[in-house]
Formats: sequence, C-alpha cells, structure tokens
Amino acid sequence: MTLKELKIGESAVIDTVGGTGELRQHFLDMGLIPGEKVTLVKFAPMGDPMELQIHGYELTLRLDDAARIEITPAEAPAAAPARKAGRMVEHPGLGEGGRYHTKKGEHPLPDGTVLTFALAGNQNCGKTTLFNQLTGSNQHVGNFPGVTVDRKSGAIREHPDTEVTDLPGIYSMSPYSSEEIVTRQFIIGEKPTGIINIVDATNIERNLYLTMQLMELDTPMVLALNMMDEVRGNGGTININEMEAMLGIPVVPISAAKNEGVDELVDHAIHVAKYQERPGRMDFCGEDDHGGAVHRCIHGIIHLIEDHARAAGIPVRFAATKLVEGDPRIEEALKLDQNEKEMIEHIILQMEQ
Ligand SMILES: Nc1nc2c(ncn2[C@@H]2O[C@H](COP(=O)(O)OP(=O)(O)O)[C@@H](O)[C@H]2O)c(=O)[nH]1
Ligand SMILES: [Mg+2]
Repeated sequence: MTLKELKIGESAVIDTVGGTGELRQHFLDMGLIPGEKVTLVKFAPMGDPMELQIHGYELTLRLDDAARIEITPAEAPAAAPARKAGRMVEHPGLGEGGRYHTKKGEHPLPDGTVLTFALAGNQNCGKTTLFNQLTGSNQHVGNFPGVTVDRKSGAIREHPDTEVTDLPGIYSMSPYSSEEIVTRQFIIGEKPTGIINIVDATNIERNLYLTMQLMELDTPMVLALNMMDEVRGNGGTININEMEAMLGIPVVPISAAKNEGVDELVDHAIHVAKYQERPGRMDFCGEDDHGGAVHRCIHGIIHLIEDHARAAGIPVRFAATKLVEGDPRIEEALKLDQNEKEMIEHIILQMEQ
C-alpha cells in the first residue's frame, strides 16, 4: 500500500521510499525515512496535496509523490511521554572564559574586518523577522546570480562592520530546489565569516537536520533558537546547555517577533566570527552505529578527497557526505579521476552491505 491511499486520521509506518536521485533525496530530507511513523491530517481543499504529521511536525506532500512511498498501516502514534520537570539552565557563556576557544591559541580577525553572516534556516522559522530586527532600515535588495531569488543584505544595527544576508528558507543542503542551490553557493562560494542558523524551537527535531549539515561546512556558527515565546506560552522548556553541549556551538534562545535575546545573539555571532570559532563537533556518525559502517565510509572518503576538496575550496566533510548522497555537482567540482570515483563507489557499496 502507498501513502497516497491513507485515510484522514490513519497512521502508517514507512517501508520504502521510491523515486530516484534528487527526488528520493528530497523525500528523505523531508523526514520521510523508512521506519518513521506518519499520520494523515487532512487534504488541501482541492484534495491535493495531503498534509501529514511526522515526528510532531507537519509536512505537505503532493499525491503523486505520496504514491511513491510504500507504507504499512499502524496504530496512531502514542502521545509523547511527559518530559521531566524543567530545571534551571545556566546561560551560554560568551567564550571569553575560554569555553569555546582557549585564549592562548586565539587569532581574532583584525579590527575593522567586515564580518559577513549568512542567516540560514527552514522556511517559516522567522528568518525575515530576525533579519528585520537585526538590520532595521539598513537593508539593500539584490539578486543571487542566475536565479530570481531576492537577496537581502544589511549591516547589523550599531555594528557598521557587519553584513547579514537573509538566505531563502531550506530544509537541507542537498541541491533539490533553486533555494537550496543558492544557499549552498552562497556559503561555499562567498564564504561568510559566520553562520546564524535560526531554528524554530517549537520544531527542533525537524530543524536540526539542516543544522547538522550547516555544521559540516566548518564555518563559525551560532544557533538562534527562535519562537521561545511560543514554547513558554505552551508551558514548555528547552535545556539550552544540553543542546550546546550536544552540538558544540552557542545556542541563544530568542524571540525575533518580540525582539527578545537578539542583542545577545548578536554578541555571540560577532564573537564566533571574530575569533573564528568553528563548531566543536562535526562528527555525528558514531563509531558504533551500524557497526561503524557509516563512520568508516565517510572517513574513508574524506581521506581520499582531502586534497581535491581543498583545491576546490569545499569543506571536506561536507563534500564527503554529499558524495555519499550521489551529488553530481560536488563530484564535478572536486575533479576526481576515474580511479578515485571507482574507489568512492566501492567504499559506499561496502557501507551499504
Ligand atoms: N510567536 C512567534 N512568532 C514568530 C517569531 N518570529 C517569527 N514569527 C512568525 O513566524 C512567521 C514566519 O516568519 P518569517 O520571518 O516570515 O519566517 P521566514 O520564512 O523564515 O522568513 C511569521 O508569521 C512571523 O510573524 C517569534 O519569535 N515568535
Ligand atoms: Mg523569509
């Protein structure tokens, strides 16, 4: 049975995800992964697309696409277990105490260097709201080369030596849509000094998929955890310190709409950019997961392509994971020879076994 045949209110477990190449990757990026449970919430007024719930977030999917997803009907998901009572969390440190870098090894960029920031996140996570708070009326609109996606940039208020660019909303750094390509091109090509990754706090799990990929770019980064006013309103709490420890980047709770936490976010963003503090942790492929197969595969490829990635100016870990996804643009940019391509194919096959 396929997802297209599901009725409103019914749930199912995903068995296989069809489609090939970029379409299949796009399904996976949206969270449609074998073993995940989905519930059909409703159909759009004309009967297409369908709205699904998966992992506590909503996803709309065209019926044609839903027909490519094989499912097994299941009981509706049980309510999430109650969280343990929230405890007080210490606020993220600013790094000055050597939390994110040691004073001894620090090499701040010279005063007067213009710090450029990419503002990146999923759609509707509040990017534009935050961009407006950050820049006020210091905004100029241009175009990204070759596409009709607006490019809005501006200096952060009271920080004339900065420039933030509001990137289009994306779910993934895999090049499925022109928005994803623009974002990738911007971060890899223009090499901003830092990334401000904005995450919707009411939907963290969904949003962190992009966060992980951004961290692979090895660019100084802060996470702006937005919509905290809503989390509060719902009586929820988020353990910021645990998140920081897990991710290895500063996490700053904010409400862009209410202009809360934005000044602190700016402090952190400028700090990581100026001191070039890169994510403390990029390697989330556990050595024990699946017998270490994914870990070995990615590290094998990293080893093989290191020089090519450096020559092409592409962060090597990012290049390696994109090769595993079969991304033809990265393959081309790396200028691999036939022998290397075959070795990579072999490494990937070994992992999949
Ligand atoms: N409650 C709440 N809503 C917000 C916040 N930030 C943005 N929004 C709302 O979320 C929606 C999407 O915001 P927008 O800035 O357009 O998101 P973008 O698609 O990422 O650019 C809008 O309705 C905003 O008013 C916030 O901190 N709290
Ligand atoms: Mg926007």
